Amino acid sequence: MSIATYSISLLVLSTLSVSLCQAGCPYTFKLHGDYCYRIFSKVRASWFEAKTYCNVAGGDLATIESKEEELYIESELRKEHGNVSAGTPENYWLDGSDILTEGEWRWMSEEGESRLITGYTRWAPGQPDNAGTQEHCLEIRYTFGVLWNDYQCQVQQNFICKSSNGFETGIIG
Ligand SMILES: [Ca+2]
Ligand SMILES: [Ca+2]
Repeated sequence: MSIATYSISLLVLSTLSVSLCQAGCPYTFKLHGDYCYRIFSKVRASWFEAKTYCNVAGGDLATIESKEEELYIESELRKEHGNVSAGTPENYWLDGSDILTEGEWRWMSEEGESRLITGYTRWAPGQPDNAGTQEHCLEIRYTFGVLWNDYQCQVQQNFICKSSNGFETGIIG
């Protein structure tokens, strides 16, 4: 094998291993567009616990930043629960919170990297209402029509994790 051929082979191999390495979702996450999602409907957790679960699983609590993304998640939730009746008590934590400044909703992301929720939102009518001055975490609330609501962070309920589609699988590369 000539040096040139050998070099090209190495280049192809390294390119291949990099692409394999980057084209993955964390285990059990489902790919949609540029992101991977995992809906947890059988583990009940406070908002803080849910965030930790997501971090351990390989992502973070989910942000929802477009109508398309919201409709995808809603369709996945309906697969879990069928069509929603008014009394279905299934609610899901998202990454939003106003714990830093009351009334200022932010995607909390990783430590110190929170950012203001601008653009797309899908609050239920009359929400966020900070009921009892104790609601600081963002959920999708079934009884409010699968729309956004602020709720008490310590309540244990379902949650949705999300990760970018570039998770290092560690299998190759
Ligand atoms: Ca609040
Ligand atoms: Ca509320």
